[in-house]
Formats: sequence, C-alpha cells, structure tokens
Amino acid sequence: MIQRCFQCDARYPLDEILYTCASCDGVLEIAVEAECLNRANLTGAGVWRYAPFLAVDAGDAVSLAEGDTGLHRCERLGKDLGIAELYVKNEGENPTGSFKDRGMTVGVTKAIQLGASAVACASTGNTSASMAAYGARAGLRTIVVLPGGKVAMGKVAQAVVHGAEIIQVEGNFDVAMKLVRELSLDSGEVYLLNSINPFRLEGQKTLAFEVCESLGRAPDAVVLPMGNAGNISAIWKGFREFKSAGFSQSLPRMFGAQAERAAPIVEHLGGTNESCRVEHPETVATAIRIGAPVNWTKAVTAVRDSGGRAGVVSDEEILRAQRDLARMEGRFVEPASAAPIAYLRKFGIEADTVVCVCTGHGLKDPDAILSSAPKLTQCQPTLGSIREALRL
Ligand code: AN7
Repeated sequence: MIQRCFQCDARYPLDEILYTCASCDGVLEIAVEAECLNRANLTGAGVWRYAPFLAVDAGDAVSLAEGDTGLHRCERLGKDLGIAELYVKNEGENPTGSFKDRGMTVGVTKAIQLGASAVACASTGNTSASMAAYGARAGLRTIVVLPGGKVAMGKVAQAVVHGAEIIQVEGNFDVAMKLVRELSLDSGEVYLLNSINPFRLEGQKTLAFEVCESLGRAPDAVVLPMGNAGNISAIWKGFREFKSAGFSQSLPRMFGAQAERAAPIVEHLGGTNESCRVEHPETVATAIRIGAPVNWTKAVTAVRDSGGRAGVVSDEEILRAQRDLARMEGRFVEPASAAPIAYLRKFGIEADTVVCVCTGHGLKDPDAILSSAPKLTQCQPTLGSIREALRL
C-alpha cells in the first residue's frame, strides 16, 4: 500500500507525514490492492475485522471497540417515505457516539506508530470528542481547536472530560481548520487528525464493509450528510474495494445532503460554485456548519461516479426528520444525522434498498430539541390534577 495524490497521482510512502500532495496540494488517499485480499482473513469484530484493508498495523491498535453499529430496518418510516426497504446505520452506537470513532481508532494508532507525542484537530464537535477519547486511551497530548460558541455542549463536555486542551477561536470551522493545519505543519510532533488525514478515512470506509456483510449485498442507495465530505468519500471507497476484492457484486448510488446555507458541494455540482466555498455557513445542524470542505474533490467524484445526487435541506426539514425518526422508529439522532431522512422526504430516490447513515447520537445536542419544544406541563402532586392535565 502507498499514499497517492487524488489529483495528480503522485505517490508517497506510508510513513511520510504530509497532509496534501507536495507537488499539487491535492488531497491524498491510500491505494489498496483489494484484488489480492482473501475473505478468510476477515476475522473478529468491529473496525479491525477489516485489518487487511487498512494501511495500519493492527497489532497495537488503540481501540475502544468501535464499529459493528446496528443496521436497523425502518418499516414505518420507510412506508411513510415510499421506500420499500429503508435502513438506518446508526453510528451513534459507537463508543463516543459518532462515526468519527471508526476513523480515530486507525488515525490514533497511526499517530502512535509514527512516534507523535500530540494529536490535533479542528472540529464542529464530534471529531474533537472522538479524538479526545482515543488520545486519552493512547496517552497522547490532545489539542482541539473549536469555532467559538457554535459547538453542541454535549460534544464540548466529552472533550473536557477526556482531558483535551481546548482552544476556542473567533470564527467558524473553516478558520479553525486553516489554523490547526498550519500548527501541524509547523510542528512535526503534532499529528493532524482531521479528515484530510487519509489514514482516518480508511477507518471510516469500514461502514461500507459492514453494510455489505449485514445485507449480504450492497444496497441500491446510500444517503448521508456532508460537511467536510470525508465520510461520503471514505464510504464510496469502501464499497469499491469490497467489490474489487470480490466480496460484493454491485455498487450503491451515493447521495449527499447539505444544509441550505452550508451547501458548497451541492452548489458546485449544480454548476453555481466553482471554488466550492461558502463564506458564512449557517445551520441548526452545527456538525455540518462547514463552508470550505477539505474533501470536496473526492465527494464530487463519489456522487458523480456512483450515479448519485446531492441536494439541500432546510433547518426546518432537518428538525422534522429528526422528530420523524424519533417518533416512528424510536431512534434519537443529532440534527446533522437527520439530514439524509430529510433528503429522502424532499427529493425521493428511485431505489428499493436504501441505507441512511445517521452519523451521531441525539444526546450530544439536546438544545436543538429543547429550544423549540413546548413548555413542560406543571401539575399539583395529586392524581386529580394529573388526570385533568391528561384528560384521562
Ligand atoms: C454528526 O466533528 O466535521 O462530511 O469536526 O459530526 O465527513 O465531514 C463533523 C462532521 C456528519 C459530516 N454528521 O461528516 C467535526 C466534523 C455528523 C458530524 C458530519 C459530521 P463529513
């Protein structure tokens, strides 16, 4: 295996620390020769079951037992949305409550193997929560740069309890991302764990393998939220590698949902935003409040090559989808994770088997619910008063 520039195909060895191509500044990916892999070598559970596909030695993996999240059939919601077989891949079931753990177990293991003493990230919340936990487990210094005031409190609490060094900056995620990249390049000891790091994305691609193994085949369509667009890129790579290895027979179409006022990739695909940037992104789904997605070239390729599409959903549509999933299926996901459901209601998809990737747990961001919830009913502590309130 080798690191390869996604843009110009320049090659670099696996132990060279660089986050973008030295000649063209393109994003990097790990080239995997999946054709040579043998199914008998997939053993154990979770992300590391797929070690033969990963470019990192599993021997000393820094793990919290990530992956193996449920793929839940959603009969009621599926019927409501007109989809024959709807599934939710519930990434909130990971150790820190989001899909980031799949990437972090691989990224932090790589950091240890490279001899780094500190890991760093910019984050809208979940990356920092996950990195803080895995960094703590590995005994590393963890540095987190957050956009001031716009990170859900549950996620900040996670970074705090795991002992991360937290810096808030004035400005949005894109500002924080630029700064932490410079910090990592300046200091060889600080290893960057945002999704520009190709090893992290290798961990995230395992979601595709799990979906294929659970269903016994690839689904027809996969829908997910896009922020930095690392996840859609990683999962598409996973589906392609599983097929190349001969472990699945077909590929899904990839659908990406963005929030209305934070939608550079949708605009780019629609031909109205060539540079793929939005200056002041805004959305209730703070996890995907991102205007300059670092993996946009990969995401555009995933959507186009798979025959998929991308679309925007409004904050209102996102919150409705969050409620629908909670009330029809009993699953509480954070607003960003409900964007795929909102996408399906708004645009529909011509496909029988559809998997929505619900990226993070709802408890991370209770404010999103409580700020629009009706006031709780107040009663005297008597049966009569409760009966009256309930009209029972
Ligand atoms: C719940 O934590 O970017 O398209 O800094 O937390 O791979 O960026 C989070 C992203 C979707 C978007 N859903 O994934 C961060 C961060 C949830 C998220 C995304 C995020 P990408």
